[in-house]
Amino acid sequence: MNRNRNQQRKDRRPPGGRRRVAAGALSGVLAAYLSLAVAELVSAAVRPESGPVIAVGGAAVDRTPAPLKDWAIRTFGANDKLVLLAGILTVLVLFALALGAFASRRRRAGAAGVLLFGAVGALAATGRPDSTGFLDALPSLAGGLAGAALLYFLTGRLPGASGALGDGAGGTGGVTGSTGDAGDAGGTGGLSGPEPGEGRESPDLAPGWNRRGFVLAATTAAAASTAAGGLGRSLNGSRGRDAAASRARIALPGPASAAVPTPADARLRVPGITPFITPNKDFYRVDTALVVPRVDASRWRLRIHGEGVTRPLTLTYDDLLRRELIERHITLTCVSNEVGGPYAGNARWIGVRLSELLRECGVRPPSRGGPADQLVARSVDGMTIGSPVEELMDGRDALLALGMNGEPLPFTHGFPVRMVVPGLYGYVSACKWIRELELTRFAAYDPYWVKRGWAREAPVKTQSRIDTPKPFARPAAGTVMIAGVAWAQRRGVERVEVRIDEGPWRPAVLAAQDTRDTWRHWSLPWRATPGPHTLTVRATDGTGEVQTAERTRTVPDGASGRHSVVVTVD
Ligand SMILES: Nc1nc2c(c(=O)[nH]1)N[C@H]1C(S)=C(S)[C@@H](COP(=O)(O)O)O[C@H]1N2
Ligand SMILES: [Mo]
Repeated sequence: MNRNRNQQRKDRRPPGGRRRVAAGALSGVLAAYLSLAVAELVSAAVRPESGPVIAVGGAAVDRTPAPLKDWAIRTFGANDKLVLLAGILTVLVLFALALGAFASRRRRAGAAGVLLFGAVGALAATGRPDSTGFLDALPSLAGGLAGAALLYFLTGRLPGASGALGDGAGGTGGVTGSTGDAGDAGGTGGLSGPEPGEGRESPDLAPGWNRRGFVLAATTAAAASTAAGGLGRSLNGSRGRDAAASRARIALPGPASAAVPTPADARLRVPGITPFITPNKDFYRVDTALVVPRVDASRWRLRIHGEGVTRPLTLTYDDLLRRELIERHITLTCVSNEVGGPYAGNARWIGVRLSELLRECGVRPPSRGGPADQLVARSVDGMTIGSPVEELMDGRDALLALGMNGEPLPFTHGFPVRMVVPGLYGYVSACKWIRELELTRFAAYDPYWVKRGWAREAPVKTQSRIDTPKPFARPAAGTVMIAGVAWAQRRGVERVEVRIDEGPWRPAVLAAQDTRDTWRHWSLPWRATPGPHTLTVRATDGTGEVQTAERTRTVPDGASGRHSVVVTVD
């Protein structure tokens, strides 16, 4: 019965119908390709991060609820952005195929569909936190227009179209096809009802289009798109090269106040332990930027203004270089780090004291009668990060950092200037690619993450991590070194203990403390007996408080609980 009906449908289909749909689908992909290429080119003229894919991706990032974002970070780690972009491109190609196939029957509706996609990109671009308005919509709108025009053009000239049957593209049975559109559409149901426009369009079709003509048009379109996109890329790329050149020219002067030399016995040489200083290339990266901002340091400015600022300041990069620089070891941690997770790093930062700059601007902390209790840092990519003014000015080494481990900040870590504040999670302190500091009140303004359900204030929680042995390791019986890091920035780590299964807590050997603001190495030689074992670690901070066993999720102010590793001793 079913087969029968399919058979009938096949019989009614004009020869070349399927080929026509396939050519339509291909036209759809070409239209999407041209759209993206034109958008890339226009975005190079307007501004680099306003292209549709990045805009839609950014809009998706902005709207991702905290638990989903955390899952993405957990699952894909640093690749979360690639996964997102690949997902968007895949969806785009699928839609383009479908839209093109649809347009092979309904040209106008198909072309309108492409315009709609352009509009979605435009909305996404103007809705980004860093959007400066209508200009950001231009790349997507121009791309949508170009793509719609191309789809309309190509689908008017598809091989197998009724107007083109005479040229033989439809095959030998071409004549049956002359009634084709209605019959064909009737057979496929919902997607394409009888097309009122089609009958009127057919006479307009350029006669003489055949497969060769279509292939030629399609190839030309693809080549033109590649050229437009390539030009856009190279224009966008030249800004990046200026930024890279500005970074290469920088010679960071020595600090007026050097970091306390790390005691030799602060580093344990246990195989598998996290290095005490995290090399830049291994430093974790967490941010919302789908395209890493590349700022030209020679054009960079930082504006400091807001409530209680009696002397607003605008600083250049050279202004900062001429100031007294301090160098400090500071461990940075992310609020999205799970217990035992990788989002913590320790680096030697160099920069200017933020409290000094604020004082020069006339800022007083709330405890001295200052009106502003929140400092909102804004980045070139529209991120906003709010820190408590009281903590920034309480004597800790809150930095406007220019350098990381002896070199200017890498682009991924905030070049040219970022904040680093000991004791606060990155999302409330460590704004990268910073361009503005505004003094305001917590009651008056919620920055980016706070709007998305994270806590306004978030001091770092005491944590400890077992780096070795790894989960599910199978060490040989005998002495096994258990080792890792523990951190409690501002308070310092006073004690680390390890428990084997349900046994007593045993004190680990603590490496020397570098500073209260850095993590601390620890280790414990364990006489391992065959069988499965659970190893658990806990730290005690400088105030005597023991790391809690109570497990909380990362949202809203950081995970708590103790890290355990299960191993099987052979
Ligand atoms: N501009 C900008 N700065 C940002 C972020 C961001 O998304 N955008 N993320 C913050 C978060 S959540 C953390 S944990 C730190 C991470 O800094 P890193 O990538 O250099 O390790 O940067 C902070 N600064
Ligand atoms: Mo973070």
